[in-house]
Amino acid sequence: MRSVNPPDVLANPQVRTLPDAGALQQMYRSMLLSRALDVRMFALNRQGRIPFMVPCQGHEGAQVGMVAALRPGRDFFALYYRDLATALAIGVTPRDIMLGAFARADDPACAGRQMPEHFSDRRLRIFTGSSSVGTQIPHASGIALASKLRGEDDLALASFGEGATSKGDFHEGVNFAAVQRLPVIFFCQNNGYAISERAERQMAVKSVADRAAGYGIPGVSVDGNDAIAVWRAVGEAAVRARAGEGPTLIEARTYRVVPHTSDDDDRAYRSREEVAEWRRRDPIDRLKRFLEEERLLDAATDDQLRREVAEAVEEATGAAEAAPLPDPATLARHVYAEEPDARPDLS
Ligand SMILES: Cc1ncc(C[n+]2csc(CCOP(=O)(O)OP(=O)(O)O)c2C)c(N)n1
Ligand SMILES: [Mg+2]
Repeated sequence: MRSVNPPDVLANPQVRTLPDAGALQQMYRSMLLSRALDVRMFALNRQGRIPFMVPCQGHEGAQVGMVAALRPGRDFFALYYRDLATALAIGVTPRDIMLGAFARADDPACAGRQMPEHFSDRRLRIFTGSSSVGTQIPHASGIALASKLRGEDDLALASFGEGATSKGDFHEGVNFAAVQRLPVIFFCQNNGYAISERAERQMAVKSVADRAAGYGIPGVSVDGNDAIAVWRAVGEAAVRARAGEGPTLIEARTYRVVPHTSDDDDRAYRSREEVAEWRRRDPIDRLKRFLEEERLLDAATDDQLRREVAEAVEEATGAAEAAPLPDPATLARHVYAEEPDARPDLS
């Protein structure tokens, strides 16, 4: 981790060095659930049962470690399409995810109207995102400004890929938050690619964390496949944000071990050896080994967790597939202020 943290923050007793046992086990469970759901959605796509999905595999450690350091339900999240494990760790259910994947009327994110995995949940303070890369970054700064004006200590977190940091939205959102010292965390999941474009072809800095210096804020680079290291870095940033010390930019270095989306073929732009090398650094295996060493997980508990997760995915798939589609008469809802006749006479 880059040593850019002010010493007073590192010395803060609120920044513990390890999550407690219950939190660690919950992190592991969320990672298993995300992986199982992701694998199933990919299969459903290939079977022609869902039109599209955005895989998360490889990013689970970064996402779950990040959420564990915050207050889900109170802090505000502006997510992006890769954030399946994040959404689950915050409290979105597998059934909610599958309702979106099958574009069903009861999908809580948007009643079957958005692309799948465009997470949104008013109850859980997950803001509606757009497919447009990076637009959630200035949103998070605005949300943090509102929190500050209300005198609350609920912070905002924007999650995005390294490709998004080359966009104007990133500059505007981070600069504004830095100047206003807003309680916001900019959480970049650097997986080395923006679809097929390697990171070094779209930014001249070595690390996304280096960009922080241009805004006068701390920049931290952390191993994103180490959930506990991410938890620590986000925890430190949260203490700083809540203390009125402003934003932090965190780069969690990771890798997606699967194609960009169900429509992508990553064999066109990277070798199988490269992918295999990163599969050996799987964040789930890594946390599992740690839990075993700490005697927080044994083989029987692991089997039991994996069975529970498989059942949850099975139940969610069945329920969502059987759920009703949106009524075509509601097609224009939320598009126009006044709902037009959804079935105009085209004869
Ligand atoms: C403004 C905009 N430009 C291009 C796209 C097409 N697009 C979708 S995802 C993506 C790559 C983003 O890469 P990154 O930010 O690194 O996130 P990752 O997908 O790697 O997690 C691009 C170019 C888009 N959705 N929006
Ligand atoms: Mg990327």
